[in-house]
Amino acid sequence: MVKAVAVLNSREGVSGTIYFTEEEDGSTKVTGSVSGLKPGLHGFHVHALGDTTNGCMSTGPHFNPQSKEHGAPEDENRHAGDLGNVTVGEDGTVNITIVDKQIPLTGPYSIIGRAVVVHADPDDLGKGGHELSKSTGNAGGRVACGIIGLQG
Ligand SMILES: [Cu+2]
Ligand SMILES: [Zn+2]
Repeated sequence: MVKAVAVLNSREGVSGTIYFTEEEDGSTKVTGSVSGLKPGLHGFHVHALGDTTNGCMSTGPHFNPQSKEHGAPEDENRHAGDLGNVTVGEDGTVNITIVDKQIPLTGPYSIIGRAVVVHADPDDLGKGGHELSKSTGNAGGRVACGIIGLQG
């Protein structure tokens, strides 16, 4: 079974670890926790590049190998990297459990070597009517990110 991990850090004191496990039906299970965030919804995505030379800014746009529009995880028209929002509690911590079929750890659309990004604001899931809704969900700044690497 293929496994991967991303360690998140940021100058703003956000930290966390996100685990990825390939399930038998081909979906990927995403688990882990992030702390140091403000309470509420935060956009949570896989971005195209595992490049943090300029912090989270250099991780590129949402991973989108099929040239679709930004959307919600359950939408047919969505970026592969669109994992929606995570909900942070009053203590600034979120425990994540997501199962998704568009972020494989093997094959031509593998997310290995790409990045997971947590945003400052809620992802409007493409429905906010903002000029950025169909590209980023208008989720604001990139507060933490980590490169998705293979785990033994
Ligand atoms: Cu993002
Ligand atoms: Zn997107």
